[in-house]
Formats: sequence, C-alpha cells, structure tokens
Amino acid sequence: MNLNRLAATVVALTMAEQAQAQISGHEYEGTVAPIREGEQPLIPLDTEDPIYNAWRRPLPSFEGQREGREPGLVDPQRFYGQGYMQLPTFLHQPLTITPEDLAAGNVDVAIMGAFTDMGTGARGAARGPNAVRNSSIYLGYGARQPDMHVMVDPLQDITVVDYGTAPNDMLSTERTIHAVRSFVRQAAGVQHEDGRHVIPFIVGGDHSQMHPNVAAMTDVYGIGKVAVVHFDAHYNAGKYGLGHLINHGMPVYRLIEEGLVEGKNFIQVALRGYCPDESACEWMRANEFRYHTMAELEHRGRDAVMKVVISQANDSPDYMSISFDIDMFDPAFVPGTGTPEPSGLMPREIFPIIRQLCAEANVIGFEIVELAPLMDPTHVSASNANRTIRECLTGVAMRKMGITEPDDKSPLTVSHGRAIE
Ligand SMILES: [Mn+2]
Repeated sequence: MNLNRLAATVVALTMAEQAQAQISGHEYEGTVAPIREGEQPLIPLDTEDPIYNAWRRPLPSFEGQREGREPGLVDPQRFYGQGYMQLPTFLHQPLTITPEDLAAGNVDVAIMGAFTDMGTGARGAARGPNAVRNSSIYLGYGARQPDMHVMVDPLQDITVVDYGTAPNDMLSTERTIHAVRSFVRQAAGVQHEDGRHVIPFIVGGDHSQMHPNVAAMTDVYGIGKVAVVHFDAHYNAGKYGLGHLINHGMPVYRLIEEGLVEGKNFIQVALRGYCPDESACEWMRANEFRYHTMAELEHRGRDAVMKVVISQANDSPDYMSISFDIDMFDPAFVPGTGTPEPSGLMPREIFPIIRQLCAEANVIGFEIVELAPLMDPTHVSASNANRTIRECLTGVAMRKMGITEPDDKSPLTVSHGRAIE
C-alpha cells in the first residue's frame, strides 16, 4: 500500500470511528481516543506562565555582550597548538553574537544551529548542531588546510563564523519556526559595503525548519525570487500530518501553499525509496517541480544529472538556497538519521556535487538537517555532515575567487601534477 493510499485509509477509518464514537457516547472502546462533547482537541498554551517566552528572551549576559564591547569576531581559542582539543565551535571558527558582529567582521558565512526535532517521530536531531561542532575534534589537522581536490581553503579564503544557536521551544515545532525565521532573516539581512549578504548555513534539527529557513530568504530577497535545490531521499511535500500544518515531511508543501517559492523553482535531487509515490509525482509534475530521482542518477550518471541540475539552478531566480537532508548518504556512511533509506549515495559522490553546485550557482543559504547523532556511536555521521558543510564552504570560496569552471581541479591534484607520458 502506498503512503497516500495509506493516509486516505487512515482518514476514512478515523471518520468511521468518529461516527461510531458519537453513537457510543464518545467513550473509548479501543477504536478512537476519547474527546468528549465540547472538549477542545488541543490543550491551549498557558500564557500566564512566567517562562512562557523564556526560550526566546535574551539572557542578561547576552545583553551585556551587546553593550559592553566593540562589534566583531570573538575567538574562543586562547592558545595555538590545541589541535583536536579546541573548544568546539563549528569548524573551530570564531564566535559572533549579533548581526553587528557579522557586519563588523565582514563575514561571508555564518554557521548556526537550529535544533528543533519535534517535527519528526524519530527524535534526536536536536543533538545535530553540537555533534557537528564536536565533530571538528575528529578532523584534527585537516581543519585548516586546503581541500586537496581544488587547493582552496575556505577557512582562509573567506570569513566563516559560528553564529550560535537559534531560539527554540523544545516542546513545539509550531512556535519554534517563527523564531527561527526571524533569527535567520537577521543574519541573511546583513549586507556589506560591496553589496554581498551574509550567507547563513543552518545546522539542524529536523527538516521542518526548511520552512522558516527558506521563508527567511524570501523575506530578504523577495517572494518568488528564491530557488531551492533540495537534496533528499524524500520529497517532503506532504499535505497532511496528523492535523499539524508543519512537520519534517511537509515544509515543501507549505512553501508552495503559502506562495513563497514556486514549484518550478524547486529542484530536487536523489529522491529514492518509497516516497513520493505515483500520485505525489503527479502533484509535483502539475506544480512544475524539476526532480531528479536516484533512478535517474543511476541511469544517466552523476555528472550528467548534476550538469542538468546546475543549469536548472542557474535558469531559476537569481538566488539559490540549498536544503540538504543527511539521508542523502547511504545509511552505511550516515546511520545517524531518523528516517534512513537504503541505497543512497557515497561521500565521494556527494562531496563533489555539493562543492561544484556551490561554486557554480549563487548560493544565498544552506541547511543540513536530520542528523541524529545519538543513533551513531562511531561519530562517522557527524563527520560526514561536517565535511558536507566544508565542501559547500569550499564551493562558496571558489566562486568568490572566480573559480567556477565545472569540476575544477587544481593543476597539482591530478596525475602527480604533470602530464602522463
Ligand atoms: Mn529525508
């Protein structure tokens, strides 16, 4: 049974059960949970609770930071030579606290955590941001050296910072997404004198926050002006979600439904497994999505498909956001995710795809979501998430340096740097 048919059956059963429940006076008889006559299906929030909004209220120490110093980058590392044992910021980069810091530091990329995981039945993605921060300690000396494929080191060639963590009501996706949207918008809205904006890199958290992340881009760049390249095993355009209007399987539907991104500006890559089904594919076709399944990648090859994806990204609005679900990786390489799907891509396939796309298209935002590190005691999942971020940064740096030829390699990288005789 496919998911849509299953969903339809669930709805039908629920209606029949509700009818039966009405006949039997709303008592619980093992068919439907009891909601009595006149009762609300939701328990409202207690707005009298003194900590109702505590989760999004800046701490006094933060306000002190804002007032008591010149804006700029704060490097939490005190000494050289600390190697693996540095304080775990994203890629061991300096901290920034406010948008004024991003402006004063002339920042290119602000990496930030946004950790809601209430949008997925399989919790654990809330641990993603700090797992990625910690994963740098397993990378050791490679953290500040050039990517050998292209001999570009984004941590030297562009300014990358850790922007901290977005506000989060740990008990509610619905409340959290508005706060995340405003947090991301603040960073993306910082514009430097040469016209370029700060590029937010958001580390999730589950995929429900694709909605606020992309919505924030449309706040800054304009409704209909942002295209999304969406790497995922799943299409995430579900219409129904147990009565919720947002969860990790629904952000694409919401962005379309709210008119923020047009279907033709969604470019989806490497869909596989069992979702979308036939009717969902028809829906995507009707909305003019451009989707490229794993079946297509297997049939036509990675390079051919990526050529099309990059040309479609550049044939879209001027601004492109990337949404990367960690389940793109085969579960052999990333077992730490809530909804693993067998037969994914290998790291050595994914890294050049991301690097190339970020070099060749105008990336204004990037998110990596669905990392659930506690399911993977080996830390390889977090390391692969870390490297995905770094490959994207490398691409952004290449673009800034004017290196945008397809799959550009350093002359030193291939065949011992000399022609093979
Ligand atoms: Mn997925």
